[in-house]
Amino acid sequence: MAFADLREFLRCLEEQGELARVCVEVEKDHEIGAICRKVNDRAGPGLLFERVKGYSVPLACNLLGTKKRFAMALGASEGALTEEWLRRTALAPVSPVLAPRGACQENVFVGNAVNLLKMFPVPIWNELDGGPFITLPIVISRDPETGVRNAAMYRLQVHERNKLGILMAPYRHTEIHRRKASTEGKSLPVAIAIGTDPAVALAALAPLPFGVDELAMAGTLRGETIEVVKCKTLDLEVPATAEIVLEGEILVGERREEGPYGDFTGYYGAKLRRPVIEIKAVTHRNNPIYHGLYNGRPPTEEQIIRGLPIQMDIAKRCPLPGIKKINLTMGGCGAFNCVVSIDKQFEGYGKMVAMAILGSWGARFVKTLIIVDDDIDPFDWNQVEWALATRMQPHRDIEIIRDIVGCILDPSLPYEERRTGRSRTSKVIIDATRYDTAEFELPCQPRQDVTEKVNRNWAKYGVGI
Ligand SMILES: Cc1cc2nc3c(=O)[nH]c(=O)nc-3n(C[C@H](O)[C@H](O)[C@H](O)COP(=O)(O)O)c2cc1C
Ligand SMILES: [Mn+2]
Repeated sequence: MAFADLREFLRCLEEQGELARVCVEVEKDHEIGAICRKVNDRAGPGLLFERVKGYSVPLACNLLGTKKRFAMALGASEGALTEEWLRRTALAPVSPVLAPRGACQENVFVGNAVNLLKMFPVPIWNELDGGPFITLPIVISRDPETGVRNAAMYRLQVHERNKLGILMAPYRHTEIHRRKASTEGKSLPVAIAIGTDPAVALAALAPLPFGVDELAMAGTLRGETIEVVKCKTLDLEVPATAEIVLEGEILVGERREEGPYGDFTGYYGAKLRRPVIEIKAVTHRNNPIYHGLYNGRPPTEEQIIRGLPIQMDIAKRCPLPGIKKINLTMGGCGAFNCVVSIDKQFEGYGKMVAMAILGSWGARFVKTLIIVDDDIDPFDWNQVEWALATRMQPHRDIEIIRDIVGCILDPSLPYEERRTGRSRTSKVIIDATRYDTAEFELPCQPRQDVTEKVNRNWAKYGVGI
């Protein structure tokens, strides 16, 4: 059963002991960030800050900060998450239904009544952030040529009461829409939804191909078509039960310095001139809840929600036989490092699988790809390291591929590559599968029949573990 809205999900988290209410007063700037850092380091609960100093609106964050809560958001069990994700995303997207009215428009503010600095508690999260950042916005626009809708998640810096900065990598779909509008000399209308059923947010941040309407995909992902309503000032629709909606346009020709911002790489990234959104109207529910996310070096909620959909997408798009487990690692920011176990079908198969994975859309950011045999668990670094130590010869098993698209936020790239968005990276394949499998030395272990006997009689040895 799908959640109707963010509130239902919050109730479910609370019932399952996965939500902590913070009832003391907190400062929106820096204090919430420091609390989130600590909670993320301890894989702690979702947080609802009920009293943010100077604001009447509460702030929810870290709601999807563990794989368990990510699965809960989709009503799936943690163990069956990948199967469930693959099953649901293989279904045809179902277009949203247009409702005559929606809770997200219970309160409407237009023109001068808009003040993003005062209305919602948008935090400054990390020390050197250039300002407050909206971190979980669902940015909705239409392709100026085809009219096809896109919904995506991009950080937004609050520049002033009605102006936001936006960072979109060159290949992002809203950026493609913006470029099309701008060649016609036009601004691009955008609606921004904050605080929805979490499945809608997950559809917006999942690596779906250009031309797929993420709001339709959200219906498939949650198992129920979503309801949308027409915006008050734009020809766009937004999820009817969203907590907050911002209506505006990405201004043609206008740029302003955006950043720094502590991002999923764990670094601030460059402060650069980037597009600006002017907000013309704000609508919200009665007693709205603001939904945010702390971002920074792993582990944080960001690597969970960024990494898991990509990890599952790699599984989906790599149809080669014998792929067992895929780990887009947390320490690799849920983006850059990937370990894959395979049932090696024939000699040389490790590199073949690696090339297929690196050629997939979702794995675009993967820089280090390690392939291991299926007796190695990709989620256990000791086992992976053992495979690297004992099965890999650098001159034979490592391939470096140069000048492929990388990530504009990768701090290891030269400044010019990040500034211009060209971000050409290199990638390394490390085939740590057994070379010449049939001839390879046998891993050592005690006799199997004796081990079983020892297990049966374990208590009698008095070892106490
Ligand atoms: C919390 C979060 C914040 C993100 N912020 C940005 C961002 O600021 N800029 C960007 O280009 N991608 C960002 N991404 C990645 C995109 O949301 C993601 O790739 C999405 O699939 C893009 O949608 P699109 O393919 O329709 O452009 C973010 C992802 C997450 C999970
Ligand atoms: Mn898209």
